[in-house]
Amino acid sequence: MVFGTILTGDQQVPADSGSSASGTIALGFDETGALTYDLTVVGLDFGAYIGEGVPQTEDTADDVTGINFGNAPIGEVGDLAFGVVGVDGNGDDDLIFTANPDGSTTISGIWEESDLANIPLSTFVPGLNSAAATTSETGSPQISDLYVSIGTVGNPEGEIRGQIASISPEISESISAIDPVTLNGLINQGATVI
Ligand SMILES: [Ca+2]
Ligand SMILES: [Ca+2]
Repeated sequence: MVFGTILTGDQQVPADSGSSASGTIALGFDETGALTYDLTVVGLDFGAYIGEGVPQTEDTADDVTGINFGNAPIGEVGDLAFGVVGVDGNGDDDLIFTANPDGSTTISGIWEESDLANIPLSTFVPGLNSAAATTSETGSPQISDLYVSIGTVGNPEGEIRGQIASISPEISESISAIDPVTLNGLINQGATVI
């Protein structure tokens, strides 16, 4: 895992969703060249995707309707690249949703070139590899044009978003244990936008 970020409401564009939900995602290329990812989210309801589909909260505004990878620089509205769930014609066949004891939900998947996507994974591979190489040389995170966004009933266009950055393996391995403010600080202050 050499890529990751924090998802928050204030990274949504065109406007801050005002959401108090948040997430962390760690990603890396496996030996086949597929992009594996582990996304852990606090404050959104993934009940529809788990077991018999029992909601995790009574309120419906927090019900997740889509998990998407998008293509745009930080702060800009992007095109859908890969709808993990919630987009007809797209989808990740490797998804595993896990409800954690602390109330968070972890979504694990593998984005392969063969997955049905609007923009294929191969479009992003050179940029991500180049970012990772620079980070390993300089130690400085590099923010890519790939982001992940989660839509809900209350915010169908996206409630929380995070811009995928190359990060050092030391950060990546413990990304879920890192305070979001700390990681965002690292990314925002040290990062080069590629
Ligand atoms: Ca709910
Ligand atoms: Ca897949």
